[in-house]
Amino acid sequence: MEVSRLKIVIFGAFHAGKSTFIQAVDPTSRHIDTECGDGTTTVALDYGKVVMHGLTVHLFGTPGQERFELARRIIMEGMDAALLVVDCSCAVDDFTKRLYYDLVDSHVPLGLLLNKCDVVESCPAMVRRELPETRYIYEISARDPSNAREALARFVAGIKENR
Ligand SMILES: Nc1nc2c(ncn2[C@@H]2O[C@H](COP(=O)(O)OP(=O)(O)OP(=O)(O)O)[C@@H](O)[C@H]2O)c(=O)[nH]1
Ligand SMILES: [Mg+2]
Repeated sequence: MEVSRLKIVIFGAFHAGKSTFIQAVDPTSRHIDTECGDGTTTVALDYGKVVMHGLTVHLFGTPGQERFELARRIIMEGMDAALLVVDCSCAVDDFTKRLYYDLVDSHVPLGLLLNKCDVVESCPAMVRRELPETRYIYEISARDPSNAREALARFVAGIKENR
């Protein structure tokens, strides 16, 4: 891994909050998406960049729809670390579980972003029970830029410390 840069790929199911997270940490980020029933959905990728802990962190967001598997495979090439965004306001779906176990198997540092904690009925504890083997885990609302950035900074610091 090159010392001064880090490629982090953001995974998660449809509407988990991946694009919102990247927008929160980098307001100048770019998003290739299209209108859908309730807002927009990513059809290619998101890209954002931040500097933290002496590293230039390149953030690549993936599409959440299952049919975009090809895009996910291309985007994850050469990743140094992965973040999995999970919507805590509903039950953990099978696609999220598959992403999780594939990422555990990939042996890159994996962080879980337990998202939408601002929603009254959210239940991060339920997600922690379903996806148990993760070292880096953060409860956030991607709509709140300061806590999104803080979670990313803690993840980057953890990666830096342990490599
Ligand atoms: N209440 C709440 N809503 C959120 C949060 N994060 C994202 N959302 C909303 O959830 C919806 C989907 O967010 P996106 O960021 O587009 O989700 P995504 O994971 O990029 O979705 P796809 O690209 O379609 O896979 C939008 O309406 C967001 O405003 C959050 O932390 N809290
Ligand atoms: Mg998106």
